[in-house]
Amino acid sequence: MNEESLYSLATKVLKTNDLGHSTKPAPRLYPHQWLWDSCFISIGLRHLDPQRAKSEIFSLLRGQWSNGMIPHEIFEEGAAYHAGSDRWRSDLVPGSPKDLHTTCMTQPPVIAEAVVRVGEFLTAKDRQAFYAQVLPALINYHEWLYRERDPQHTGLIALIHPWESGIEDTPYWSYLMHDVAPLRVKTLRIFGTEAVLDRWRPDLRHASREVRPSTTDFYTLYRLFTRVRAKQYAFDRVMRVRNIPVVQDVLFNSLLIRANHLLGRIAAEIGTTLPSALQDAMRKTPYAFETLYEDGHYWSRNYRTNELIMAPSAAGLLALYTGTISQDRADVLAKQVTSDEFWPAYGVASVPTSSPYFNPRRFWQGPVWINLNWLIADGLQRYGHEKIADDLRRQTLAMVGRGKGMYEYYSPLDGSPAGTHSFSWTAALVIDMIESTNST
Ligand code: 2M8
Repeated sequence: MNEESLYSLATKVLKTNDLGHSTKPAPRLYPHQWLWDSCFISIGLRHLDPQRAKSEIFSLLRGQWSNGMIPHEIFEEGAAYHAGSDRWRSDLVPGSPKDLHTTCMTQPPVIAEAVVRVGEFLTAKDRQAFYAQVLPALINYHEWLYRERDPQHTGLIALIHPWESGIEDTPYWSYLMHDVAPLRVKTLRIFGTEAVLDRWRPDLRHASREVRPSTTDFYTLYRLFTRVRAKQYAFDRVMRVRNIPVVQDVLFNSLLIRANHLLGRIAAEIGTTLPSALQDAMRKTPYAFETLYEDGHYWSRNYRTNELIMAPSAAGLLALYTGTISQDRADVLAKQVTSDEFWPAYGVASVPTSSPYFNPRRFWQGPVWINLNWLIADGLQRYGHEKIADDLRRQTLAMVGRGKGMYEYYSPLDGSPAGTHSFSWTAALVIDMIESTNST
């Protein structure tokens, strides 16, 4: 598929998934609004219609809780989804919005990046007005992150559920999930008969079993969710329950470092400053982040035991995106990006091929994801690795073009598409990558 057809197909997918005020990630499997999806979507939409890109962000802010949390999903009335609003019951939790149903936890903080990228496509006057409108909400969100998720002032944010990471089936989460699986899953696992649970999995109507999370992981995600809900999603109460993993997630904290930096930029452009307590908290994060480095890689940390979870995945490569790690460490990571393990035929594999968890076409366990490629390319470029960044973007576009659709993810071994089709962030970031490769 040539670039022009790719661009127009991507545009069509965004139109098809447009809900008016926001964009759903995919027509059927993901019918609501998701936090980091909408951020990536707005980065694509800015090329098509900057005002619509703005509304994608305002739409996210509708869901903000009075304590500052921006939830990971805002539910659309009546749309069928495997973990819908009736499971969450945000209406029963103090501080949730009155007129909307949302989830009660968050997702990676890409919103400051989205605001800045959209701002680049506005006139100076419109940009400043936009920044002034969203900045208080972003400050509240970052304050909530530090207040609620870093009560010990470690400098790193801890997550209470794999869904908050956005990459829930990545090996370090799977590793922790293994031990806390519900009893019936453990029993079925012993006999190798987990497949009997498949018929209760509505998601399998929209994508095949082989490419979706394993049944074991799926049911563990649900069970963990029930445990967190029983504690009203509150960090201090969750911490009292031993069988809920709590993780200082490397991807989340990488994105936070960059978001903090951009928050400062947004404030500066409109002639204001961030609250000093927030600045103090933010300053600590890049230093604390370095404690995640060992043996040439950045890892997530088990917050309960203080141990690094040394199960490799592309999440550790996101350290490149922070902009705060040293050039030496960035060079080490850039080498890993281009290694056979992370770039066997198509880069970047979400899990390296050498990992026992590697599965080229299964959800977050090996496939190439377009959002990770976008973030990694952005980081590589900031560290002077423009050539690798450019190769990565061009190869990504060629791979998506060959798949003849905007798929959720792709095999790093042969570039074949997997997951659901008409996936919005693939479409949006394809548009952005086409624009950026044409301007270099
Ligand atoms: C996937 O996660 C949702 C739950 O949040 C799911 O499995 O139903 C993840 O890929 C996540 O990163 C993404 O935001 C979401 C929607 O695309 O789907």
